[in-house]
Amino acid sequence: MEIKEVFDLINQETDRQEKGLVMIASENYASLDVLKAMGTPLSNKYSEGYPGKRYYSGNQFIDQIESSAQKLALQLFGLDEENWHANVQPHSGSSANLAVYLGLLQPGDKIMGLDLGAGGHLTHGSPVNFSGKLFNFIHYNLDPETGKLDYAEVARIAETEKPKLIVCGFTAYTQQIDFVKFSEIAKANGALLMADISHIAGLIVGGAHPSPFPYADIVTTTTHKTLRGPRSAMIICKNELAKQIDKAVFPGMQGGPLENVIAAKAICFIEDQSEKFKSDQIQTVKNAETLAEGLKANGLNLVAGGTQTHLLIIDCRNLNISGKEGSNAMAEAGIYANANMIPYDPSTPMNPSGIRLGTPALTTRGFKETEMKMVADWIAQILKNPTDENLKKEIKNQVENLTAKFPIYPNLSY
Ligand code: DSN
Repeated sequence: MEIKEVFDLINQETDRQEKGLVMIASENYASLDVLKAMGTPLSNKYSEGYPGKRYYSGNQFIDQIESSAQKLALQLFGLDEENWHANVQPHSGSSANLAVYLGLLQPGDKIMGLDLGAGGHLTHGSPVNFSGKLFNFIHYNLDPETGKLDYAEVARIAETEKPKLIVCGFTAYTQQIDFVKFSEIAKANGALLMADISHIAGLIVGGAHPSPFPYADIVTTTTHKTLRGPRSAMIICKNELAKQIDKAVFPGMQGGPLENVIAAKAICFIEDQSEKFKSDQIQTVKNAETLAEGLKANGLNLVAGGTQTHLLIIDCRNLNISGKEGSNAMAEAGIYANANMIPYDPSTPMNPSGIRLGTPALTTRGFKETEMKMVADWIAQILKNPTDENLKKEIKNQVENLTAKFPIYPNLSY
């Protein structure tokens, strides 16, 4: 393979993102400044350790960048340095979560998290993941009738099991999370509370979802989802836990931090404090609500009957297709989403009964209610006629006409 061929593929992927409808709830478009910072010579530098305490020389500029990213991370959530600490080195949400478990607990300790099938994450104790292998995870689930959290049931399990840590914050939960209730349950049972806000961090910054601060003891988040930053993560914790968290990240789990990505995080945290970013978060939820109403008006069923966040889940069972068949048909029309489990899914994780849809990326490119109504109609038509090749072709054309009016990276070419 030639180098040029790699760049050709990068250009084709950029074009796919430009011309398609990115509705994978965890995806978004980072700004050109964020992308630019990741491609700088900061990538060349080793800086194991933390600002002012490095194992290599030549970190005078890197230290300033990382310290600024830490300060900006706290500012973003309105937190003060007297009480809170940010570690911006975790490479991913998974490694951030592992650092919390390894930093604050012993292998084998009991942790409570939401079942993966109900919207929890792999790192919240799935048996195929390090979390489920190393720690004794007890799972709570959603109310089978409502598809929503049953806080009384969470409290009952916590009281019986007495976990050392309770994890809340999810990857496929459509409703707002009551962090106050989770904190009361954790306190009443002597547990620490960790909120994994990877999906909803941007909404929290924009006031479109309640904040886990000051209720959670530790908050983890990826930075590339609703925050629109680089593909990476961070941990914010109460100051009294800072030493253990820092030690768990480095030298516990990671070597050299990716300082080019940390610079991109600093840029993202500056961008996210703008009024535009914040109003976009409110619009993201409005767009999800409009999408939900449009799908329901077309006879589609949604888990929990709708959404209060950036995402919703279609229950495909009345359409007589699997989530995979549905999302594959949508992709043929340039509409990208993922097959997803529904609560108490009668099918398998490899071929689940739902489709998860999110509105962050469409909102970043400027879509509002008018466009979301069109999108809802297209998705409903495809899911009702997933093998109609002409229909998918026709909708793909309409998708391309619409996305051309909302450019995201005009003329970007590598
Ligand atoms: N894979 C992410 C998501 O799609 O929600 C979570 O890690």
